[in-house]
Amino acid sequence: ESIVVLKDLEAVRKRPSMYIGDVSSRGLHHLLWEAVDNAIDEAMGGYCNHIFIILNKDNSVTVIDNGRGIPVDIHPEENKPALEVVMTILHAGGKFEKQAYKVSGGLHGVGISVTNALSKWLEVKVKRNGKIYFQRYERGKAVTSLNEIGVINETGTEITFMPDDAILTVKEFDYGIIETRIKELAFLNKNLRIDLVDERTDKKDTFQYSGGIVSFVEYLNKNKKILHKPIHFQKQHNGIQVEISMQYVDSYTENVFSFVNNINTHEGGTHLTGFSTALTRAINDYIRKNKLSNIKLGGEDTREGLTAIISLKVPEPQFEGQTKTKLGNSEIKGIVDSIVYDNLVNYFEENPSVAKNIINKAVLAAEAREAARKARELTRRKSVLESGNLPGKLADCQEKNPSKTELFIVEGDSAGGSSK
Ligand code: 0RA
Repeated sequence: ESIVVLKDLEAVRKRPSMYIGDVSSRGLHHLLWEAVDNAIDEAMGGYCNHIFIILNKDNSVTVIDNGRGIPVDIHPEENKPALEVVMTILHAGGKFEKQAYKVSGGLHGVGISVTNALSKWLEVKVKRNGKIYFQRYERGKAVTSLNEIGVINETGTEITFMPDDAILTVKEFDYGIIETRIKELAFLNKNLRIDLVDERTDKKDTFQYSGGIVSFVEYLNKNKKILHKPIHFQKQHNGIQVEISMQYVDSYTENVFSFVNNINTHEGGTHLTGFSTALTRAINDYIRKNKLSNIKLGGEDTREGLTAIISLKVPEPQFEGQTKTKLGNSEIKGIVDSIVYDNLVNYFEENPSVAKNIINKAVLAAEAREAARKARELTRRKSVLESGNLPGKLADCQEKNPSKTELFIVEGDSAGGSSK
């Protein structure tokens, strides 16, 4: 009864791109992510530790999990099995159990019903209550009732679907795209085992990392010269879980990735801001306290050569931005800031030689930045009276007669001439 019913599936077939981004490769894979996300939700809840993805010879895909199984009892309002509600009504799956962490960022989490609506056929098997249940759908509509087809004392869900080629312009799933995301999910969900099998090519991989995001950082730094062992900490505050793994390497690039409920927050957000401000403050405080330098480090100095994974579990994430991959929850900034600050201060106290290495690197970065700024300023000053100092489309006026010239005053973000 906790399923809230929102909409019908007709709309999905009419305007598929609104739900899956586009109808080419991205959309095709989105169908799979919807199915996988549900299984990941079960894993995040601690109910599932094995997910199996099979790319079948006919280009259908099977996703198997050993979670609790989608409920099959009759939904009071819809008067249908809950399974059928989840499969045929938009957003139905997403409103289960509010306290659970859900994969629901951006286009994620529109629900498995979208996959069903855009599949030529979909078959689901649920193991639950000591029984095996089965139902088949075509283009989003049930074509069999939910039937008991056997007995078993395990639980789980198995979904096989055939993307509808009347809607999707790309048919073949791409092993590489799937492997990348699956590997990321395996890193983010410590110990979860995900098997990927491609029946078309006999290629297969198992992803399982007992080190979680520590393994993730080690993987990202595998060919680099590391300055220390990964720093790792994890803390929960008001139902929000914060886990961070970070490691400096002997290079200048910044590799900081943030995730919320397993979604890559490409556009950053309050969690990333909290992390960055705490890192800068912790390092500056340590420098001052130990009188290591007089220079004041900027944020970018403290992230030079840093590889970090910031992974949060947030019960009700607000995703914003162009691609809905920016975390908006304002309370998160302070929570992440204080967790990161406290843990880093402790870490620096306990590992003074690592702290010294990190600080030397950041101080060098700041000095290099300062030197570059001075050099830039010098060249600029030289050209101040030449026309080279105006941005992009603007050029100095060539006309000497004032009656033939006009002055435009332009206000706004694009006034510098930098907009498209
Ligand atoms: C809501 C409640 C419960 C299970 C699921 C959703 C569920 C959905 C999917 C989709 C793919 N695999 C899944 N596994 C589980 C169970 C509630 C209960 O048992 O109390």
